[in-house]
Amino acid sequence: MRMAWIAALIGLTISGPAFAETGKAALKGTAEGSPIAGTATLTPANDGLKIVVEVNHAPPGQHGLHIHDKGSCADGGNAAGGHYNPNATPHGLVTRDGMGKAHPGDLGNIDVKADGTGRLEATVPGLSLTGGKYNVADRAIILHEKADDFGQPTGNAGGRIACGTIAVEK
Ligand SMILES: [Cu+2]
Repeated sequence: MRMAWIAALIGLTISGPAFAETGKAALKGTAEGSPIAGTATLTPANDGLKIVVEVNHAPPGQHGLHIHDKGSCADGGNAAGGHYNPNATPHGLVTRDGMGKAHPGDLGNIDVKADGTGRLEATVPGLSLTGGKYNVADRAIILHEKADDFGQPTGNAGGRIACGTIAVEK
């Protein structure tokens, strides 16, 4: 019994720091005077990186949501660059297709209701905030004008209507 307690304590000590970080992004509309706002919370979990995105004052319907390469929302979101795509894989839906067949931040679509609010929750295996092979801190989350149809090369989701950069909170 005592050994089990010691093992549990050691386990907590080792796993503690890796789970202490949380990523946050504040999404803002890219157009002048755009009312779109939102938040993204990225939390390391045992089975991957849990990502929760909530938007409000957004146009109702399906909108592609992706992690783009660079952590800047300047120039109407264009400074975020293309999709984060370290392995030069095709575009897809990472929670369905996996890292080898989609970009690590291909989160699919967020469904915005008639009241302008939408929520997307996804846990992406193999993704991390910092370190690891695929990391998303200091990159950007982009909300697109149109639905992601998972076509190539970036899902035909149109313009960038909101953007937020991912920062680590300790
Ligand atoms: Cu995109």
